[in-house]
Amino acid sequence: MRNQGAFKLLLLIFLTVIITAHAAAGGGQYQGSAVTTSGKKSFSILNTSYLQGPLPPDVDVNNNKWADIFKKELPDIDINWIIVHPDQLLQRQNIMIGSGDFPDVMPMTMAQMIQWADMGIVQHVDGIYQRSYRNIYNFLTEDDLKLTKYNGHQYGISVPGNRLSNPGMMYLRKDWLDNLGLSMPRNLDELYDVLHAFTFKDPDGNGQHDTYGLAGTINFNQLWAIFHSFGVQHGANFSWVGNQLVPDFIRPEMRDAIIYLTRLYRDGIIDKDTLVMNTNQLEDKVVRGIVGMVGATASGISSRTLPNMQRANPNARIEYFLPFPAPDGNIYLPTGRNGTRMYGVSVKCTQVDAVMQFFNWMIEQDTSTLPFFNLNADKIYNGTLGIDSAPLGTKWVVEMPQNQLTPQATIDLYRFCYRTHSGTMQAVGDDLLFEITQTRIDLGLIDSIFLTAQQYTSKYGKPNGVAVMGPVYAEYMNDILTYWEETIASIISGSRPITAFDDFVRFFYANGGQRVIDEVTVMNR
Ligand SMILES: [Ca+2]
Repeated sequence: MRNQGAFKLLLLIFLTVIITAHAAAGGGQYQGSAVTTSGKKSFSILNTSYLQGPLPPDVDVNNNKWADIFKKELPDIDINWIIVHPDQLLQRQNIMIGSGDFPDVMPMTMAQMIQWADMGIVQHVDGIYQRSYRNIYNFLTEDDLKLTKYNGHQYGISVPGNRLSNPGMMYLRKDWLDNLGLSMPRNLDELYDVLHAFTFKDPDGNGQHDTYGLAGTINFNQLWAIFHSFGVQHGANFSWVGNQLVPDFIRPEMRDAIIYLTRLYRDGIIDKDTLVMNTNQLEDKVVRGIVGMVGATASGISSRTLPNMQRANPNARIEYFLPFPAPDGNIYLPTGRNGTRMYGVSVKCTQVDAVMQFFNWMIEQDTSTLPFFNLNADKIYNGTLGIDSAPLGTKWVVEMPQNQLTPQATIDLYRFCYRTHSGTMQAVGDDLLFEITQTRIDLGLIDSIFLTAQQYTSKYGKPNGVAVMGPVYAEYMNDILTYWEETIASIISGSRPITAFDDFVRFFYANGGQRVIDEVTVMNR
């Protein structure tokens, strides 16, 4: 955009101030890779934690029973873990890039890979990847590898993940429908009527006006099925329109979706906290029976939210909500792609072989039972040490069954477990994943709605049309998306008219939009 240079300069000044203050307070925080005096190869790794809240103050991430497992299994390698909450990851990375003080290994997105490669922050791992990362290299297809390559070089270290491992879904309160004598809506007009009744007809029968039809997270995210009923997706999703890949946020179908949501908001049917709520806060409202329709991940809803909801109200039932057919007649569900999670190795890292050795060990092929990949931390979860890490996604484990987890119990019983930032524990084909899910259902670990979400997503899932992106996308899309989020939130919440959507489309084309379209169209044809 026109004033981008000035913005970047301001950002740099801002970061310099932070870093100077930080340096004065004790200097750099990341130890670089090295061969230590004891002859061990050492490197630092930035990773995220999914604990619902801050790290307990007395946790030493580098000195606990899980750190001991690494010391035993990888005796020649000394790993320095730096753990942040996912919400803080981007901020931490920006500070780190501004200061030039970054860890040896860090999670990155595809856009970051492009930027960081161009800025000389990450190094490629050509050759070493094929040589030392056999556990996963043999499994990846050329298409998978494309996602972690840029300018012909392998910059990303892939971690396993199946796109169906934890699909997003929406559901309705079935018991509220029954209480009100309503049936599942068959089109958007009927959905409006149902959500209206969920708000104004006392669906929980407590005589109080204390429910909402619909709620989402910050800036109206997680309302997937509504957007998909219009054939679009909120966020950086691209679709083929004629012979071009076009972002959904400039399509007329998106305008229609916004008009629909604006009406729901204006009529008091969408919880106004949607503007500011994060996933945990939304989940809390769902458990307390305040919201009648909501989007959630299959894992969150089936292993945590639903059991907690039914503890609070034994009559609570939910029903999976499949989007209505889009204007083109197809049913769409959101889905990602396999193999998009990755790590980068900083140019300062001198122990790349040790890094690859670590990842190769961490992601180990399980030849004992099934042809799938395990993270070693998941093996711990799966029973070797009799503990369960799944509810917290990564690293945090407690020695208690999943369905007894509460935030307080987690903190009381926490142990520190390490897992690379991966959405799943398996990288397998869809059919095998269904089998594994069925086993988990039979064991009582998750509700059967998880399998429904996987099967529907497998059948109707529509991945983002953009699989590979280039420098133009990396340069322009952050600013465009920031403005998009502002625009959609302000229109739906009524502070700006729908013509703000048309203004946004003009802004998009005036700020590199056509160049982005041209680039992704050529790259993903
Ligand atoms: Ca009520």
